[in-house]
Amino acid sequence: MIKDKYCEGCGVKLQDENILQEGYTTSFDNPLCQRCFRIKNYGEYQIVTKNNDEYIEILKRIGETKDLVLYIVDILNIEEDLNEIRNIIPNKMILVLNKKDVLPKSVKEEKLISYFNNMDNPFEKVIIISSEKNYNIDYLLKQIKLYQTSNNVYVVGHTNAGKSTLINKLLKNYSTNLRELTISPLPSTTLNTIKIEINDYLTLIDTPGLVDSGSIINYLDQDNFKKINPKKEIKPKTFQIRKNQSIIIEDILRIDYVEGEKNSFTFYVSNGLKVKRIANKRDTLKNLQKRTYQLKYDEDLCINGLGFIKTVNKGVVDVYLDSRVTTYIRHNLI
Ligand SMILES: Nc1nc2c(ncn2[C@@H]2O[C@H](COP(=O)(O)OP(=O)(O)OP(=O)(O)O)[C@@H](O)[C@H]2O)c(=O)[nH]1
Ligand SMILES: [Mg+2]
Repeated sequence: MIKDKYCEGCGVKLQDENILQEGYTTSFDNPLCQRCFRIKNYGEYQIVTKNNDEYIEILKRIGETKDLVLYIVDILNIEEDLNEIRNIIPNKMILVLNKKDVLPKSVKEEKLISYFNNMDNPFEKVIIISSEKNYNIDYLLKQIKLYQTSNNVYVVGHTNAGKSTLINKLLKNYSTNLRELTISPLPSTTLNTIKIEINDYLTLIDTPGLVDSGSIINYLDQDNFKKINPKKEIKPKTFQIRKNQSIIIEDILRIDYVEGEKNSFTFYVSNGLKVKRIANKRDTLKNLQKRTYQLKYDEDLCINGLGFIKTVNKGVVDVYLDSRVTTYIRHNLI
């Protein structure tokens, strides 16, 4: 009998029987499943829908170890509730805010870190990095060494946060191990836990990531999908706005400022998206679901998967958006 083999890119069990199922390969000599091969070589993506129950089980099992955990978060799309994962895993945990490169350079790191430290911060440490631009990776490795309790260190977080990209960067910088994990801009790229030995003292364990059904990336056509993912430093767009004025982003989002003093809305979204003011009376996008928020001073309106809008004054906004996409309000991050 052939021993089970697993894809080196996404961790799925390889099989040669059903082309429509995960892990398909034409030959067990290939290190990669067909899906990973296509992502790596042709940038071709195939959407896989994962069940979060499986991931919760993985997180619970991590919670039974005493190992250090890195919780990776996409800095542009910080989840509303960081405790969702924290509450399942009581282990020592470092919060890693990834994709610093997409925020404007003027954003001060200390300010971001103090934002988390002012919350009821349940983490050993908060660290800001960019896996793609190799920013602060040395510092992260030092902190891992300081806090690790055994060779094993788990890497968890929502799908697309950049877990596998980070592990690839650590492999490239500090290891003779030539492995390379599959990464992609679509959710659920990694399909199983994968053990990666960086050196004699450190083994990282990649995980598939929590699927966020409230993220807009699940509901975009290909055109908008390409535009939404920032590849470069965001140039924030600020609008001085008065009552009864409206702003739209492509055919994705409409915001009506229905009540309040003069305000300022700054959009932290991908440069590829067109953000513009429109005449309030027009019906553009009003077929989307409306939700109303009472803004207090200095709050961000966060749109899951899209980014956030920084506001400064009190007021009322009507937000028109796909009903499946989640939104929330927080105190200004930057
Ligand atoms: N701008 C920027 N993009 C990044 C960074 N790190 C990762 N990405 C991008 O984010 C997307 C997701 O990266 P992955 O490493 O596949 O994310 P993951 O957390 O492993 O995702 P799953 O395997 O689906 O759980 C890819 O398009 C990466 O290129 C970063 O530091 N900066
Ligand atoms: Mg991954």
